[in-house]
Amino acid sequence: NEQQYLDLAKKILDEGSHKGDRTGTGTRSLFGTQMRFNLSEGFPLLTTKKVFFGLIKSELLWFLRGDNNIRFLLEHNNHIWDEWAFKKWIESDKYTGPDMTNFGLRSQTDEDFAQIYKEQKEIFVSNILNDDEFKEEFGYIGNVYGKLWRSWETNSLTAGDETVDQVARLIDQIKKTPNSRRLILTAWNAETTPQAPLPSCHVLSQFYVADGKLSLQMYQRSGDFFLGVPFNIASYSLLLHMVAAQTGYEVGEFIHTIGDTHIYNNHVDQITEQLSRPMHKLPKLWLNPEVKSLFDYTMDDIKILDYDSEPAIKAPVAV
Ligand code: THF
Repeated sequence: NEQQYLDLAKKILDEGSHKGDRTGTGTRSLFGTQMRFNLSEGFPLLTTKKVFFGLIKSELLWFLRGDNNIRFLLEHNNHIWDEWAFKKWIESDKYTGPDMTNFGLRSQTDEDFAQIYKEQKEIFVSNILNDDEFKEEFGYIGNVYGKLWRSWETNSLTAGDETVDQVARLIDQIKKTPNSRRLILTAWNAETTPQAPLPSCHVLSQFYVADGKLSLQMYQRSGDFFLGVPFNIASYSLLLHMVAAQTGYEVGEFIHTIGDTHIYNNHVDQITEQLSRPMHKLPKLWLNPEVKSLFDYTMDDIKILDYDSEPAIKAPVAV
């Protein structure tokens, strides 16, 4: 299972095209890749570096709440979405602090700037947490995941409800029509998603039932292979486990299909280090069997057991 991740990492390094990107960092990239994780062989949380499962849990619970405001993440000490809300804030008319143009790249090369950026970011985070008005104005990350999953806004041609709860409908469909070939969760609204600070990366998920097992294939348009992809594998595997538990199926495979599959140039040393490390046995996932709805899970109802990994490897996140 994990071997597939390592093999693909090596392939991207060896065969990837040198490709520029929006963030100005530069990448090695392959287009159209796939990994298959058989979840009965263990939970695919990588062991060749430590991956912080708590962040994965709080992010998924945030999506499932239908939330797209980062306050909930901050309350759980999760900062993986900060940059995107921060970007909207510094580009707004109300921001009057020091120039933050291109903060992602500049904070990596200019130490003085990195300090100023850190201060501005702390002020921002504290305002999102403590100031309701500020949180309403600047805490949202746009029409992506949570919002589209739970309250997709219908257009005027659709009679009835103003929003569609795709997740509730999906659970219902899996229970009633497991053979359906339309068990789809989409996170791309052609009208609104392109205007989000970061348009959804996980564009489409499809569930599939056969032989008493539930599987999931997710199409990701763009995958940051070193930082993001280990999170994404664990996150969608967790979602599959939770949906399976709530619909009465065993877990099958998580199939991860990625469009632009890239390693940032400033992650090459880190992933090379990771490739030299030994793998450990995959951990196990525990879900509280008392939970009766996909929407009722809390942080304490989800646990990773026997996670034995190599140490974490730090790397800068591209914005
Ligand atoms: N932006 C980029 N450049 N890559 C991404 O993978 C990504 N995401 C989400 C939004 N923007 C993205 C957020 N997901 C980390 C992990 C997942 C992220 C964003 C950042 C990260 O930095 N992980 C560190 C630990 C961070 C911490 O301890 O706070 C790590 O070492 O794993 C695509 O989903």
